[in-house]
Amino acid sequence: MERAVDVAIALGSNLGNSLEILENAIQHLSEHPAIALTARSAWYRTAPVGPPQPDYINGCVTGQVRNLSPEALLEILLAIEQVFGRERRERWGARTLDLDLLLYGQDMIYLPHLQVPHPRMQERAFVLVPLAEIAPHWCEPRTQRTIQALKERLPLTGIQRLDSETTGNHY
Ligand code: PH2
Ligand code: MG
Ligand code: MG
Repeated sequence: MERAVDVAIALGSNLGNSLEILENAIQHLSEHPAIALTARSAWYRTAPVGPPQPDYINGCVTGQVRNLSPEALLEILLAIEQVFGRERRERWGARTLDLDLLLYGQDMIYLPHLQVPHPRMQERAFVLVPLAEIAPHWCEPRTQRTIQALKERLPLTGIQRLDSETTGNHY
């Protein structure tokens, strides 16, 4: 039986040519046969959360996956990170590309290597601000609150929207 599921993915980069890397990552995602992107947010320059490091560029995409388990989607995201030379050094440290699976339909997954919804998304403006642009009414299944409602609970300091013709597009 074919199963189509809506997914949300966060993108981030603070090493190298971040905007180019992030655009390329979206291109990789859009070319995957099992993933149909449905919307992308603007890019945002965001103050780093965690150890001292450069500002990030962050954004989010939504898509629909077919016959793709959360684990299989995670493998695809990790493989795309590797294409851009991601090296895992310290937790929350600087990276050329970070792709995080935020939401997989209304599923809740608690595996050692994969937690969905992303366990820290409700406290991260750099995730909720771009995601609220493209999926404000999506109910986060753990808190049972919409993305828009979660965003409104947060201080939105250190988040600057970047202008570009390619941002905010729907596919
Ligand atoms: N990602 C982290 C740690 N800190 N800070 C910002 N602004 N943006 C991120 O994407 C980010 C972060 C770990 O994944
Ligand atoms: Mg992350
Ligand atoms: Mg990650």
